[in-house]
Amino acid sequence: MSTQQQEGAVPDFLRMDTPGGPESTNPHSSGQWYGWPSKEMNPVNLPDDEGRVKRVRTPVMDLEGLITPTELHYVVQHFDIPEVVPADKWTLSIDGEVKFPFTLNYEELRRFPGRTVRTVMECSGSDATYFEYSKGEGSKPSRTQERMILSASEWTGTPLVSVLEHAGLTDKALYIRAEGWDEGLPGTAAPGTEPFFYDKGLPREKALHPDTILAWAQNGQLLEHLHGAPVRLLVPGWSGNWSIKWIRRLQVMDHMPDCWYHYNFYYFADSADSTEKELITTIGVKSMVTHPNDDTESLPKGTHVVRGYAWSGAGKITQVEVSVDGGETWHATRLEEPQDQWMWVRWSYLWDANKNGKYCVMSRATDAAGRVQSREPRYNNMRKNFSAIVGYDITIS
Ligand SMILES: Nc1nc2c(c(=O)[nH]1)N[C@H]1C(S)=C(S)[C@@H](COP(=O)(O)O)O[C@H]1N2
Ligand SMILES: [Mo]
Repeated sequence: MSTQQQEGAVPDFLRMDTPGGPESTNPHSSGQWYGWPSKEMNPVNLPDDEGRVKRVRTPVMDLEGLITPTELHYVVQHFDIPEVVPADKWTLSIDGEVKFPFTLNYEELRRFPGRTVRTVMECSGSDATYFEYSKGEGSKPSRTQERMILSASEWTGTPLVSVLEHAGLTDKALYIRAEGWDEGLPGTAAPGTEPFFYDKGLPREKALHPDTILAWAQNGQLLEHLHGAPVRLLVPGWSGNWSIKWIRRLQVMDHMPDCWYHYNFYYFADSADSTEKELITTIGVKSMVTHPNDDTESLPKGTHVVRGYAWSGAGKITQVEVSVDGGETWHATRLEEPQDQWMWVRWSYLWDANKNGKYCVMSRATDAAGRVQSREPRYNNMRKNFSAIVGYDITIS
């Protein structure tokens, strides 16, 4: 940041040669005031055969603040969207290694003290094309154009632990198998595999964490069907695939259930027949530059704000650094408030780009668990959980 400034004058770093902003490109300069967007925010919406939105990709590069508006929050599921079960018809059953198996309905679930959790949710498939690109294969992915399977919301629900305590876990209770009512058969399943309901087996410790909730609301509104209405599981800090949508059954078990998506899909290993598969749980420590976005090829000489997000599934973000020379030298950035444990944080850096030339802009995050975002991704045959540093070239002229 420039320190030479005159009394009463606008500090150098705030001065802009060409003032501008969303207004100058806003097509909505007349009409109703209410609901004018100041900037178009377009998710990529992928429809089903009947034209209904089935998948959503989030324009992370265009987001402001910390909450992803619900209509921009990404949507991912493996099978067809299941039928709607209205809240007054919905039930959740708890059985297995519990002293008092029971079934509760929507109103009963909402009688427990609620809890609100703000968290990033990242799909394991996020940024997968960078596995190839970082090995020098394939063309440069564009997070700006392709959008992302990464979002952040405020979720409200009942802590899973409240329901489990009500049922009384036995000493043998080690895993909570959570099951949705969407049924299907993965394309890569071995011949003879029967269709099944999407499920995962949550280890006891994570299930008992007070921030693991049975959520019925997202961003101040009742849950929408695409996000798992009327109730979904939300497992902050862990890869999105743990947060079971359309939940209807909790089966408490004394061993890890043999869920298809455990060791056939969301695992780390070198190959599909590896004997050392590791289940994917906690998401990595990761940051990204959102401004300038990754489609920016050149900028004029001057001071530019480099801005972005950083997040981790293992602890708060403690530091984000920026490099403009492809990782040769690093500069501290300013972490912005608030810095919630599960949420991403915003950070910014003033880049004094006063020399023409070619630069490579990138960011690197560190979390409270001591993890530092790596240059090299952790390769795995399923191309899951890419969290490495991504740089992009910008010419200053
Ligand atoms: N029932 C069910 N829950 C599911 C899935 C699914 O296929 N079925 N997909 C998971 C995956 S892979 C992700 S990334 C998140 C996405 O949640 P969202 O669509 O609300 O963003 O839901 C998870 N929960
Ligand atoms: Mo996912």
